[in-house]
Amino acid sequence: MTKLVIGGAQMGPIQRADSRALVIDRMVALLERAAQAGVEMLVYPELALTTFFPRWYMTDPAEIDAFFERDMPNAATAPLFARARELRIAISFGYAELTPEGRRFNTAILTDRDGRIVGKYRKIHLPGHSEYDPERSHQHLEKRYFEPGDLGFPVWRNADVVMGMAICNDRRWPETYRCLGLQGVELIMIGYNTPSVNSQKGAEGLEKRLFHSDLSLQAGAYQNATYVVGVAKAGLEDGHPLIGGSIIVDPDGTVIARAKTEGDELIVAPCDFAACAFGKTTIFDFARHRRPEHYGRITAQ
Ligand code: CDT
Repeated sequence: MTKLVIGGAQMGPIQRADSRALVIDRMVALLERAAQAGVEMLVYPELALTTFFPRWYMTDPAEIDAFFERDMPNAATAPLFARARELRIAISFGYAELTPEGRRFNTAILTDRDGRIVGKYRKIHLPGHSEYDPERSHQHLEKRYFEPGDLGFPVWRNADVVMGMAICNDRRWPETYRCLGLQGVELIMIGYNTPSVNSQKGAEGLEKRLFHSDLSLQAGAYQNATYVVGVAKAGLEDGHPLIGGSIIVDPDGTVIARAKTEGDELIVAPCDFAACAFGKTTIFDFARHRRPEHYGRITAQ
């Protein structure tokens, strides 16, 4: 059974004016720190290359397009891929994807330890709204800028571990973890950008937001006997606060590494994937204990 040192590369805020080159420098600096710590698989946040632009209501196509990547890798991200290959660290990170057909997705990719892209996931649970909403304290326009992912919830065997990805709001949905769990997932990587306040419920602040993030990630890990890594983009971005709270959770649901800051910060945990077997062969042995004949409502439209 495989052992792998897993890292979470929490990122502090990225301001709207920050260039891709500046961001990639920060991502490479985190990669170098990860190498020093012996990390073999490093997870970066959702939309890691830019500010969380869905907070801005935009109508100018050129302004919107500037936040999207047409190719991956591309000229801006090539140094990150090259350094990851040299250091033999597999990576995953999120970005806004514009396809040759003009489709737009909130996407994450996964590389192997040779810097080759081996997996792609497109966010399925898009939160927020599509038109400007004056009732909200801030906008969350993911439904405006992205369409729901069309790739389902695949898994990949990478570095001899069964890996899956999800993105931010996906972490609040048990269906995400179960779709991956049913394929024997052992490591789920989830980047996020979560505002520190609820735009529709003023009293819900940082403490509860961190609690709900932990609750979701820990429950998903335990109920599917898998490691889960949740990685934030955090801090005051364009005047809007985002939670930190990046964690690595073991298959028991226990937090084994936690970020302390809201800045660029590495969290690390040596993970023994043999630990997934206990839950998968006992209380969460899906083949023996699930009752899908009673779950029809979950998939009914
Ligand atoms: N990026 C993202 O999915 N953020 C959401 C905010 C929900 S409030 C509209 C999250 O679930 O953290």
